[in-house]
Amino acid sequence: MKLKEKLAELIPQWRAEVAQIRKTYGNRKTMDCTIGHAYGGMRGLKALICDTSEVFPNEGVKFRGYTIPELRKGDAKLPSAPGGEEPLPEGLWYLLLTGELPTEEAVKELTAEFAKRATVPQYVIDVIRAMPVDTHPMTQFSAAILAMQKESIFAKRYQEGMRREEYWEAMFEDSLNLLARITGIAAYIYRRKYKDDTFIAPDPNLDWGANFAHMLGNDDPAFYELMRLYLFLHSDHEGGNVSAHTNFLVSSALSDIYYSVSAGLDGLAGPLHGLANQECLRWIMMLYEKFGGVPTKEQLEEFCWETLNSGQVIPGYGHAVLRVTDPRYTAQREFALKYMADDELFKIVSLAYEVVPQVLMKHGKAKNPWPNVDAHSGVLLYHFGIKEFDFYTVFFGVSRALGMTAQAILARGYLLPIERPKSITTRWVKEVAESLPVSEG
Ligand code: CMX
Repeated sequence: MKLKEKLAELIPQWRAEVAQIRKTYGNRKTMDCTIGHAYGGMRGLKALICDTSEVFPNEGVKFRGYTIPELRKGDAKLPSAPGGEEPLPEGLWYLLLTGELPTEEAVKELTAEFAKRATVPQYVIDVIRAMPVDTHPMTQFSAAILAMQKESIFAKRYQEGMRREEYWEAMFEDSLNLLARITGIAAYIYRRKYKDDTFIAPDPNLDWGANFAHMLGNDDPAFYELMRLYLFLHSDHEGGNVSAHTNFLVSSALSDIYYSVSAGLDGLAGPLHGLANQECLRWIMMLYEKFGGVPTKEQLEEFCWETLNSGQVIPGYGHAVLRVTDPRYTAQREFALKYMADDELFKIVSLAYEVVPQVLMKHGKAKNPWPNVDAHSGVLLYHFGIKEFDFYTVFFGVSRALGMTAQAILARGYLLPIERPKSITTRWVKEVAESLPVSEG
């Protein structure tokens, strides 16, 4: 297969390059590490490697150096489905892994490979069914992915004495299987929980995103496009976010991709990370219900202060790295303007864009008052009939699996070691802090 051949050509070169960099520059400082970093969630600490994407405070994410507009519409446009415009997420996976823009043919091959491997094993369905139906969809999702660990080619080959140079290849095969099935697993959880346990089989003629839409039960071509866009946008956000970093850390122990992605999903399930999309729509709906429709600016402002004064955050706003409107938000807004400009909830989202940043600036705490990706995704899903908020993070998880798998494959390709940072104690800090040099950063 083209992607695997390409990786077999690139990875040995990259491995040698990484080894050389480590040897030559291993003792150079990226920055000073401070006590503030240790207590402050390591914010901004340059201590991780991630080559798939990078987040720039004033520009947002770039996938292998390309911006979202470039990949959606510009010079680096990724292949789209016949009759569609949005990039096929399969093409993005190719780009994340190789750093090269895929040909139409390479993307078709990957789509076909996912379709070939798409059957979800019966025991995974049984694992999902064994959980109470009111179990949170993210719990069901993570458990179902973990249950597939028994299939791991990496774990099997490791037991058989696989050479280190072959780790990436086994990781790649596992990743193909995981990605091929992840949409079917997510769709099954949805259909079981909300649609009377009725299962829709995959359609082998559809691309990965459209097939997901199909298995969820909506064959509107606009919803196909939304799924392609959604899976493209949420896929990767460099290495330090909770889901990506958890996946990276777990896989550094040579735990296989089922363990690491399942763990990454557990992090994504937190309200300060992926669960924010569910919280965001809940907040918009509360507004809608309280004011019996689209509120006025004044009413929305009043509602923001109520949220803040009750000690809660405004979901969908703020970011640990970004300092501008998230370009993933902007892409979703463009989609909404094209397909659902008159939608009432979209109007609230648009109004919130005018009001919330001003309120957060007055509030004076958030370093970034602008919307992030989660501020918009819920209304798009709601418009297309996915009204069950607590399922929203599963969409994020399906997409984030693209980034998590790509990052883990590359880490094994580079032969990166197990992660093991040094922790310090508060007692040590109290004893030595006065004598430590002050950071120049
Ligand atoms: N509403 C109210 N207060 C906010 C806020 C918001 N949207 N965003 C940040 N703040 C507050 C923080 O709670 C913090 O308060 P304290 O000093 O009392 O602890 C202060 O502003 C400074 O925080 P920050 O440095 O600007 O932000 P962090 O890097 O600590 O956190 C994030 C980033 C995303 C967790 C935070 O902005 C937030 O909670 N946003 C709302 C939840 C959300 O949208 N999460 C999704 C992020 C994207 C994703 O991962 O999916």
